Amino acid sequence: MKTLLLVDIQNDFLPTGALPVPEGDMIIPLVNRLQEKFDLIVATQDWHPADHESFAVHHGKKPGEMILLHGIEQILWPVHCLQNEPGAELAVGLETDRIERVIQKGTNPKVDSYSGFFDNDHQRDTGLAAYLKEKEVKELFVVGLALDYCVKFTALDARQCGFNTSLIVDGTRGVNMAVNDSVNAVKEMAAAGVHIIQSLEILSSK
Ligand code: VGL
Ligand code: ZN
Repeated sequence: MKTLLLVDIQNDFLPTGALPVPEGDMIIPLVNRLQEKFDLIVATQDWHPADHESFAVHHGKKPGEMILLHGIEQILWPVHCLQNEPGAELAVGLETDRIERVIQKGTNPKVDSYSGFFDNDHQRDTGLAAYLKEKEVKELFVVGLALDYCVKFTALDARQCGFNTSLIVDGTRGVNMAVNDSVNAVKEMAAAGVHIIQSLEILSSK
């Protein structure tokens, strides 16, 4: 099964959303076209309760500040992707008919979950790896938002779980809290054995 994983393509990560990713909306037409080239499409969805401790407001701090959250370094975020709110819905304009499974993450208020596979403390498994193995997925292609957070950690965990993993780099955008975050994220993924490819390599094949 050639599989496309859509990471957190949600309204709150679009330029008009609560945690805007610059140009995040620009990936949507491309991701829609890419879907036609895959046998299986799976999505992740950031899905936070209102008391999620990654939200700066709960610490009297500003988004972008760092804290230690139960022993793990945590960058603080604006309130985003609240369960059952429009901001958490898959993005307006994203083709969703062929998405076979949506994996929700970030539901535990005490620990953030950038990866679609595990919480940041690697204690809780979302079931994504088991699902992909059950579907006999060998090749996993990753697109989505944000390149330097959820896409990066999802792709790194996919490698760790043994999947042949490719990042379709023009199908992603970064939030770039620090200037070079996206560039560094791509380097880190490449160093871990993630193939870095362009959408054209997929779209130009039959
Ligand atoms: C994300 C920050 C906080 C992401 C989610 O999807 O990249 N980033 N929550
Ligand atoms: Zn989040």
